Amino acid sequence: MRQKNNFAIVTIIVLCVAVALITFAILRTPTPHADTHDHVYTDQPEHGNHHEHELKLSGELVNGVRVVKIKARRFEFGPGTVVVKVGEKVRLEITSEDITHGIAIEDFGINQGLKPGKMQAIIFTADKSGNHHFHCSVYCGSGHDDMHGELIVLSD
Ligand SMILES: [Cu+2]
Repeated sequence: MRQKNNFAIVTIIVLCVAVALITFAILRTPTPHADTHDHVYTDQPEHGNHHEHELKLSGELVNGVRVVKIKARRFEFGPGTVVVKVGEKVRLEITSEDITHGIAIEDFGINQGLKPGKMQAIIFTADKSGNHHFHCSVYCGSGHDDMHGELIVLSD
């Protein structure tokens, strides 16, 4: 009888472990479902061919001038990508939300300090097509080197 009882107990334990494993496996299956959602998100930019076709011109045209509002803060420009058309007159209206920053767009000979809370307008003609890097030109702390962006000048 003892041995039979032991056998029964062992069987119950084995069954419990099996049930636990199956439950664990079932609980884990939602992860692929969550992945499916992720795929939906990651697929969308691919369908839209993000890099080629989704470049919307930044800001708006005001009396023929492309006005783009930009916020500067530790440690980013928002938006970090500014898109304009070649030949356009551009007015960047940049406001620092925290401390003093700067913006340097070397390809256009621009280097301007940005005082906190004050809007600084930078006016230039986007006469060079292509991608032009810009960055913060006033040291603003540990993330200063990461504070940069891109001015994309689309050719016709
Ligand atoms: Cu900065």
